[in-house]
Amino acid sequence: MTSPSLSFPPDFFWGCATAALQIEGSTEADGREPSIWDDFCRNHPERIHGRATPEPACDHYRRWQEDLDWIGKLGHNAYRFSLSWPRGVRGLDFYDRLVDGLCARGVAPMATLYHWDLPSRLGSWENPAVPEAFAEYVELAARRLGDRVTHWMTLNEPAWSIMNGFVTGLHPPCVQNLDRAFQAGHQLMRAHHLALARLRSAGVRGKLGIALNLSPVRCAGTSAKDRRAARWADDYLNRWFLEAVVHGRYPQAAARRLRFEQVLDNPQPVDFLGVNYYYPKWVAHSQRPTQFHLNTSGQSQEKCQFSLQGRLQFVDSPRAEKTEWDWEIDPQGLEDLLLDLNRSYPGLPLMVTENGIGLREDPSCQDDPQRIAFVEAHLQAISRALAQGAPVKGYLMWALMDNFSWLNGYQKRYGLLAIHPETLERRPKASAEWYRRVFQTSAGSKS
Ligand code: BGP
Repeated sequence: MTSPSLSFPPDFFWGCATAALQIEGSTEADGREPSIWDDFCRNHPERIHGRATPEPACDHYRRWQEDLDWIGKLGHNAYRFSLSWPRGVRGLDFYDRLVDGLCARGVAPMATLYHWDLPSRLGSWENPAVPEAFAEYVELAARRLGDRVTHWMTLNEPAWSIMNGFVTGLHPPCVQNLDRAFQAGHQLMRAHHLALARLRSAGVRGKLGIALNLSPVRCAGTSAKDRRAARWADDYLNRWFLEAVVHGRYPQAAARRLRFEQVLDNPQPVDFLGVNYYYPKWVAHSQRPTQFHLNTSGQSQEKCQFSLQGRLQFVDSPRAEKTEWDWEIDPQGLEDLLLDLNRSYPGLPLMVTENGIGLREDPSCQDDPQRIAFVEAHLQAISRALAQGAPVKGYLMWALMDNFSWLNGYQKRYGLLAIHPETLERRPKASAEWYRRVFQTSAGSKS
């Protein structure tokens, strides 16, 4: 099955990613406080497929040792997980044991400091006190785990937090207001730079970065208006956050256009850039009323919609192969993205921190040829990017196991490990063994 065209450096990182809220469960254990997602699920059950909640998720908080054993058995040399800020200091005891367990198995611990589970008491990212509160938490985590974590990611997908929290309103705090979106985005970027400063002053040993969701933007029309719409999407969905991270300032022309006057104080460089890639965006000009919709049912006739009146809409690609959740499958987009990043920021180390496919699978499913084909095609894309000089350091597949897929509940399954919905038993799918064989043939893995 493994393609001969896959070629990776010997020190490449191979593993999977997860996020605390999506796998841990135990949302009231050991003094954990509520997060905005716990509240959202409680207050708006109808917005989540099957009225699912992050409880019990995969019960990872209690079954973590078994999960680490799986990571070891599957031969991974890296694991990306997130720290649950709502668990506070007591939660750090848990992550301390987790990190020790990873090190004992020869797996590089890669920690995301914020993956969407904002403590409810802080309100939302519009609150200008949040970045400092985050930095204080980061400092505690740095002191506790800084001697062993190999890679730190401050935030997961700030653009997606802002897009869904403040533009589409589909995620908490369910706001639909562009001005407020950019102000909240600014607090996220302040938090990112403050966190890097704290990690550095704490003297952590790991490399410092962030995981950005990035998509190549493809213009779907031929008019000047279409080209302007595509530029707008690229400027604000990709470049806005990239420039704020890499150069510590917002892209000038894009900021001027919005009359956005915020600046980032004491910006900090990153050691690497985490890239979460799922699909490209096809963009055209639009006069259609502003409208947003995400397919959360997995019924392929349910179309995702994103249109900002007078500005743009996302449209179907002319040649799209799609998942049941209406997400385009385009491995070429990943190669294009990695090459574009290397052109824009030459030499900046890149890590694919998420990439994977959500499928409707029977809980007892062990055969997942679609996932194997998806990952293989994306690994080929990375391999081509590497051959053209893009400094890609690792691939972390989303996800280690089936999990709470936000608005999609538990029906959309991403795991190498299947989780039985009632017994929570873990079972490797065919992709898990396939993935192990892929990197066994590369010198960088434990075999
Ligand atoms: C990313 C998130 C992940 C994960 C993934 C798949 O945006 O960082 O947490 O969930 O998308 O998305 P979904 O679960 O909504 O299909």
